[in-house]
Amino acid sequence: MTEQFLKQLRFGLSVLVLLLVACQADGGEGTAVSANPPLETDDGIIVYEELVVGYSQIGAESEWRTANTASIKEAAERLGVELIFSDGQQKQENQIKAIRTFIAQQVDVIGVSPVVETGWDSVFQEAKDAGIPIILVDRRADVSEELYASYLGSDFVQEGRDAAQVMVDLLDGEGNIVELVGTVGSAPAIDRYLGFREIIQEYPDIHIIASAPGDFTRAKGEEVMGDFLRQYGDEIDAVYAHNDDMAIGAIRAIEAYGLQPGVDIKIVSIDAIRDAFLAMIDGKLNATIECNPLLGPQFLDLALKVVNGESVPKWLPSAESVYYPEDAQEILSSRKY
Ligand code: GZL
Repeated sequence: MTEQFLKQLRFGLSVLVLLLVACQADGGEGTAVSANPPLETDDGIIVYEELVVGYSQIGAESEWRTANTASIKEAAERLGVELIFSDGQQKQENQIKAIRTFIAQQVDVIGVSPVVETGWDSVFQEAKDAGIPIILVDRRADVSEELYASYLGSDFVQEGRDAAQVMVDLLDGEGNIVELVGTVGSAPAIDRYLGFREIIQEYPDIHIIASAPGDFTRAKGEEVMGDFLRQYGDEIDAVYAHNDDMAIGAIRAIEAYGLQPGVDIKIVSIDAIRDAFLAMIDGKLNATIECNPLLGPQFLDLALKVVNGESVPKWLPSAESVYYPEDAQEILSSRKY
């Protein structure tokens, strides 16, 4: 064998040895850093990939709810959280059943958006007794603060105040309003009702001549608005809808009645969903108050903190704005729901 060949052979062998040593150093995975970070850090703190979350959702009654569900599922997928998701189909008994199932499954934490404020004490106590923290998402429950770790959601009273202020400006201080109320007994319906009246009561020439539940749905909003129009007709100057879906239903009823929504009858609603921006662009809706449904990332961040024993605020309010027709076209493309 020539001297040159022997030299190349020695070089090749030394490279091979170096590679084998390098592999041994990182446990043989062949990479300097393992592809999967450890499930548990040295000090016992868990990470998203180890988190198991049970989530009891209200249902799919509105575009807001659909966006809220999508946000929670997408965040869990992206973070590698195991999410056990239950759709309550608007029934509290279904939500209670789901929470009991989560307890039996011994999930790390339970998220729930309570369809109504009352009737949760006993099942929340069962979760507490099982050592499973509850996080209220979107809507509050009327229970002792000891029964839940934190509430992540909007200030519905402020949303009602904001809607009223817009309405006062639109009516120039006088007129008759009909109100489409959200799900009876739900935190947003109770608080938006109260917040609105807190401002309106300061204006003696503005009257709420009718108020009825529309369940946060387009169909029911259209039905109830039709009843209002048959009963009060041209006496109606404006509609206050607790969410955009009911406002869109009211728009249909007003057009069917032969009047121009947004012109003959002013409309103010809450949520700021995409269809509300489209209605404002069409001149059929006069303002929408934002209520952010994109709570998935914040909820899971809160859940991980709670499971790891970190202290968290009892209420984490969402930051929200008011939107008007003149800005709708420009803002539409940036809207995420
Ligand atoms: C508010 C949420 C309400 C929305 C409705 O946080 O609970 O329920 O305003 C939805 O659109 O149905």
